[in-house]
Amino acid sequence: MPVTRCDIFCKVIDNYGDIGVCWRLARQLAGEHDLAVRLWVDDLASFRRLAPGIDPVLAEQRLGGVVIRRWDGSAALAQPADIVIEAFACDPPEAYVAAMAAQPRKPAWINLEYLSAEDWVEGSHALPSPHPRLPLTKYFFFPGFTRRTGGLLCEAASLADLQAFQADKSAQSAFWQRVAGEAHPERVLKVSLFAYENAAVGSLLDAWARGPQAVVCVVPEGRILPQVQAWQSTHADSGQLRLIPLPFLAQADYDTLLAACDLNFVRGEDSFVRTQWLARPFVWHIYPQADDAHRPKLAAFLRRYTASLSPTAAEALANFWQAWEDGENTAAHWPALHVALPELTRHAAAWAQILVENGDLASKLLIFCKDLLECPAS
Ligand code: TRH
Repeated sequence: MPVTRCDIFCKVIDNYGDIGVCWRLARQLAGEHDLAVRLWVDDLASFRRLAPGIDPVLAEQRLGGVVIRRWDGSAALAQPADIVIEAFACDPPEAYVAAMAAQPRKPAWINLEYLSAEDWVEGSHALPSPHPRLPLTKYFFFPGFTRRTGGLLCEAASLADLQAFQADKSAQSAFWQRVAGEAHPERVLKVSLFAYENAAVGSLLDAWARGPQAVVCVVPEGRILPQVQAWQSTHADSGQLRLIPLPFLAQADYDTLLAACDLNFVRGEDSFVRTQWLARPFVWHIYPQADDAHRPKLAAFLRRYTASLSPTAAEALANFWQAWEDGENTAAHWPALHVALPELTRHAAAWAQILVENGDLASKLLIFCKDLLECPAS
């Protein structure tokens, strides 16, 4: 059997979601599905923050079983792969696309789309988009939360390791010893905080500081950290709250943090998905879009996610998320969310099981591409 070759193109627009998603997919296609994967990235410096093994000056390097290429002029000259994935409509070079069209067997060409829980996704998933001039068809591949979408990215080996970690008290104690200087604070609520700038954070920290339960909050370096530090500088006594700022973590270490916490504040797309696989309650700071296009997305996800919760827990979650999204006083909504946490923890495990049943993105993508390669569109 010839090895299937796959090119993934990634442009880093802002933040870390684009490269975070592409890096996971590349590693998984190489490691779990034996594909020869080349990952073309236009910003190796951002990539290095998630994967410290990356050398940003190299035009080509190998990491995690993947060939990583700097996306510069050389991409136009590359021999096209059998499967070509452009992440988030990032447009491979024109000359590369022309070379795809010239292949006797046309590559399977995928535009991997952004994640949304909205209903229209099922209808748009896997739709063809014929090239206006060339004999080529690109297909939209939508991640999603139902069987009739592309599912969610999940690296099986890494998830199994993290689940073992979640079941291993001594491994967790060692982790908390390293991060917080004390072993597994049992009765303490352990929280990770990753978010965009948010005016609501001060009221939340106030609520934790004077709340009934001790809270350890780990804050990796990022856009919300300056606001957290500003709060810290004006609160010499932070009561029940202990803040632990950390440098930006390697992606695998961040995943471990998500696995270790009781509640994760996540944002964008990739951290949002990761906490769901890890079956932890979470608060989502959705990526803000022009014209408030993110609002229906937030509402759509909340509808799906809360459908089988008790009305009280559903309301607590929705109110808190909305306040967080609007940058409003979250302190008013924290007590209800806090009370709902045991139910939300059970629910997170049931939800993760639904995600498993929907199928994982890399496997679904590969089945789809193999069909395209075997039965190309006429
Ligand atoms: O960085 P983000 O805000 O990315 C966003 C979204 O993907 C959004 O949809 C997209 O339009 C925009 O980018 C361009 O949040 P996200 O998606 O969670 O990606 C963060 C990545 O960074 C994720 O892979 C986890 C990783 N990460 C680390 O590796 N170390 C860390 O310490 C932290 C906090 C995150």
